[in-house]
Amino acid sequence: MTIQVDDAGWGDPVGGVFLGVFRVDTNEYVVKEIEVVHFQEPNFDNKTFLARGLELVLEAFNCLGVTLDEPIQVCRGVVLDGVREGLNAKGYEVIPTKIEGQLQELVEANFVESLRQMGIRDIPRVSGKERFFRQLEWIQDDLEHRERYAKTGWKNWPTKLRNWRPKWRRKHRASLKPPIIIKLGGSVISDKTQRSTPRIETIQQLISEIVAIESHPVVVIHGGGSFGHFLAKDYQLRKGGRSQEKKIGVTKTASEMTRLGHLIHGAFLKTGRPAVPIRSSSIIVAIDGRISHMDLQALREFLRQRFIPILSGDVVADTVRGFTIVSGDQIAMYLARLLHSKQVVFATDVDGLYSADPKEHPDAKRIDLITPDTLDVIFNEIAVGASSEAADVTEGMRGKLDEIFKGLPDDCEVLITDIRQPGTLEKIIHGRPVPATHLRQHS
Ligand code: IP8
Repeated sequence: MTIQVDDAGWGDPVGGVFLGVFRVDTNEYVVKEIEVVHFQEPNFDNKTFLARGLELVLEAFNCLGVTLDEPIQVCRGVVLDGVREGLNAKGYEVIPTKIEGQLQELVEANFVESLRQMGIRDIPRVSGKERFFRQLEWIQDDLEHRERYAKTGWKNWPTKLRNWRPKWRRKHRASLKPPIIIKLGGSVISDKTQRSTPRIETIQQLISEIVAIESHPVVVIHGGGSFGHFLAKDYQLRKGGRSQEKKIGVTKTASEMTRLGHLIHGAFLKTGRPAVPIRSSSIIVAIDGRISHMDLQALREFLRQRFIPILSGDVVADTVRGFTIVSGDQIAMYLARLLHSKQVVFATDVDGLYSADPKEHPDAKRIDLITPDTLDVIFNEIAVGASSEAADVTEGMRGKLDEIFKGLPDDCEVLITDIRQPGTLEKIIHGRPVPATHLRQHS
C-alpha cells in the first residue's frame, strides 16, 4: 500500500509546519506539527526542523504501522529534506513527488484550523498572498504578544515582515503620535477618608484641562480612591481567593469602580470631547498580581479615531490568585511601553514630591528629578524626621515609585504634578518647564 507524506505552513509566517501522513488505499491519516520554535533563532539557522520532521514522521509511521515494503511518496519541499534522507537511510523506498488531492487538502485544512484557533479570523483556506498578509496583519495588531507565534528565524523577518503594515494602515498609523498617558490619582478625584465620596468639582477641573489638549492623543487612567480601596481592603482582594464571600467583594468593588468611572465619563460628556470608557478587567489578565496580558485592539482603534480612552485601576482576573487588584500606576506604565509613550503624567494635588509635607512645612523642598540611582538617597532623607503617619505615606510613595521605575521605558519621562493650573498640560507636551517631580531612568 502507498504512503504519502505532505506538509503545510512552510510558507506561512505564523505557526509551525504541519506534516500529514496518509495511507492512500485505506484513507488512514495522522497529522503532526513541527513546532514554531524550530523556525525561530537559533533553531532555524541550525535547521533543527529537519531532524524534528523525521522524528514526527516516524511517530506517525508507528501509529499507522507502516512497513518497509510500502512505497513512500514524500513531497519535494525543503522542510521534508530530513524526512526523505532519514527514511532512505532506514531502508524505506522513498519517492520524491508532488502531492495533490486528498492528503494535501487534509493537511492544509488542519494547518488553517490551527491558525483559526489562535484567533486569526477570515483566514483563506488556500495558501497564497492573501493568507500570508492576513497573518502579518494579525501579528501587527499585537506585535508584543503575538510575535512569539511567528517564524521569526526567516531572514526577512526583522528587516521587512516584522514592520509590515497594509498601505491603508501605514497612512493612518504614520499620523498617529504616541499618546500622553495621564493617571488621575484616587486621592485627588475622591475623598479617601470617606467611602465612595467623589470630588466632583476637582474631577471636572481635571477633565477640562485634559480636553484642552487637542494636538495630542491622550489616554486617561484613574485610580480607585475611596470607591475601590475600602472594599479592596475589606475583602483583601489583592491576595485573590476562591470563596463566595470574596467573589461578592469582587462584585461590589467592580460595581463601585463602575460608579466612579461613570462620574469621570460624565465629566468628559460635559466638555463635548469624545471619550470612551474601556474596562480594565475586560482587557487585562494578571499572573500572580502582575499584568500578563492586555488586549489593546479596541483602545488603539479608538485612539486612531481621536477618542480619549478612559481606564482605571481595577479588580481583574488572575490565573494564579483567581483575581487581584491592579493599580492604575501599573496599567499606566504597561501602556506607556506598549504605546511607545514619551510622557506619563501622574496628576496629584501638589506639584511634585517634597522633602516633607509642603502644607505643614512651608520650607519643604520639591524634588525635581529622581532616577533609580538617586531613589534610595532621596527616600532616606524624606524618612528622617517624618512622623509615623507621614512614614506610612512615605512608604506608600516608595512603593509607587518602585512600580513606576519597574515599567519606565528609557525614552519616557514621568511627571508627578498638579495639572489643574490652566496650561500646565500644554506646556508639558511641548517640553516647556513646569513645577513637577520628573522621573527618568537616566539623569
Ligand atoms: O488607585 C486601585 O487602583 P489605584 C483600584 O490606582 C481598586 O491603586 C479597585 C482598588
